[in-house]
Amino acid sequence: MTDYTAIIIGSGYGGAVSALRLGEAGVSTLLLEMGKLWDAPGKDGQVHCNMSSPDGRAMWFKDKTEAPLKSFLGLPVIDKAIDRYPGILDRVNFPNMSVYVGRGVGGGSLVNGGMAVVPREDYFREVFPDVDAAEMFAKYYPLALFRLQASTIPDSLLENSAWYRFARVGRDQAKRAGFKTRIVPSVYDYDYMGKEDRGEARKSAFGAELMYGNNAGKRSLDKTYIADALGTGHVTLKFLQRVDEITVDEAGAFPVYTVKTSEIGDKGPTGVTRKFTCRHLILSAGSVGSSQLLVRARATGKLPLLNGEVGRHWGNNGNVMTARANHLWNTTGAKQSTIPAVGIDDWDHPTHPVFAEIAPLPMGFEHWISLYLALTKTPERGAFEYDAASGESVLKWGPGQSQFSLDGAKIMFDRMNKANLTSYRYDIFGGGRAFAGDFTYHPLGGCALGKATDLYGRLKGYRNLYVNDGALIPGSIGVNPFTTITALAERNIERIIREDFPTP
Ligand code: FAE
Repeated sequence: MTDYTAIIIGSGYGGAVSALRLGEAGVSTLLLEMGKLWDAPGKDGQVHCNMSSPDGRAMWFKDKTEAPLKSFLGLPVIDKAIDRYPGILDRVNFPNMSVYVGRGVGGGSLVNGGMAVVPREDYFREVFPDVDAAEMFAKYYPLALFRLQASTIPDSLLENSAWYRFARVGRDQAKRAGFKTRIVPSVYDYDYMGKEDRGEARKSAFGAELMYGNNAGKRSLDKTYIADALGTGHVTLKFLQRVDEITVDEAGAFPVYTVKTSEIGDKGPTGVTRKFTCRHLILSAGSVGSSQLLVRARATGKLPLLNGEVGRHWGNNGNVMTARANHLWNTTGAKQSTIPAVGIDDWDHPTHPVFAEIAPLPMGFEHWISLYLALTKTPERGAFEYDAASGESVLKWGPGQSQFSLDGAKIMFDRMNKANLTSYRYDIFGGGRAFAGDFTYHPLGGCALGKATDLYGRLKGYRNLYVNDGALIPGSIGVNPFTTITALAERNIERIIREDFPTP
């Protein structure tokens, strides 16, 4: 007997989808999450703090915020001192590359921009030559968009609201430079946003809330997939439980997996550890989390049969952030919604395809800045290696590995500046740089589909051991990734439940 039939580590997109579908199939399932369940208000009456006045709730055990933007007009105004606390956003710092991830029940959905973007089918086929793309685009992407409750911004907001002036300015300038633009769906509730716009509801997207959580409007996974998973009555949720170790006993008729957890308290690990056993173990701790756990398990002899592909094919989805300065008469607005709505599509570029999100920069005053998160078709890949001294799996990413992406972003935004007679901002990423390629919001890979796993996420070397999250995507998908992670997770878990779980 095991404690549960299935255990899922991590409650982001892959974990949430797996939990719902296992719950619906009647499988007794434990969903483990190292972060908090964000459901109780703090002293200010709000569950989350906003980006203008961050406190301990903002970041995962940091002494100060670690924002992607470092300064403004040369003043180091962005990072603020905060209490160490199990906050909602983590920045995992590796040499040459830092990775932003969400911590809490809902994973990245708690902190992300909510952009639910479907990649181009031709690029999906290139990334996943062995996956049935026609089935993905006919069945699993529509299913993911439906379950995530994605919708498209109404014209009344995009074309008329003061809070979307930054997007209109960015779109018009892109068109002037000859680029295609496209509206991207979002999981933000646009009916609620309409009320924010009319002054009928408390401002969330219009109140500088996003990276440290939204107090309203955002349909994060705790409100969609995870709520539905718990509603099946077969899924148990335990949060503030960090999985530290995975072991397997293969002596019996079926493998028994044991996961060892550390309880996390307000000040850090409390010293309380627990063990949970199961027959089927799904890693959905995200690209970094799942890769780190498995690389360590292989190196320390706990799961020695994992193959050499585990830890490899990691990429940053080509993320580069850049900022342009606009003319004084071309204001981007003191009012800016935190929810992006428009992307610039130059994916047909012959050498440097780029898809760039026109990103908001809600500072509460006019700054004339246009901010972008560019995603490039970078061929660069990193790998996780176990460091015995620290007991951690560390990402190896060389100092030159972001150059291809930096070059691609420069090609796009040089053209944009030339067409609009504008220039870059050099004062906001630190070090006098106009581009930042040393952090990512989109960690992908580490347990690539068809390499570390079979074509459905079953890890090679072990029975009933799976990865179902962004670690399956080998480094790049060309657009913001959570819709693909969700759609792939739907596809994989459907097959796994059908073939690996006995019918009750
Ligand atoms: P993820 O959502 O990271 O979930 C993993 C979960 O596992 C987390 O809750 C972890 O706390 C938990 N975990 C990790 N290790 C352990 C452990 N040892 N024990 C227990 N729990 C553990 O994984 N993507 C888009 O498509 N559109 C956007 O607009 C967008 N904007 C973004 C903005 C920001 C600021 C950030 C940080 C990300 C953004 N992303 C966006 C990326 C997106 O959130 C990310 O690709 C997905 O969240 C990844 O989903 P996974 O299921 O792989």
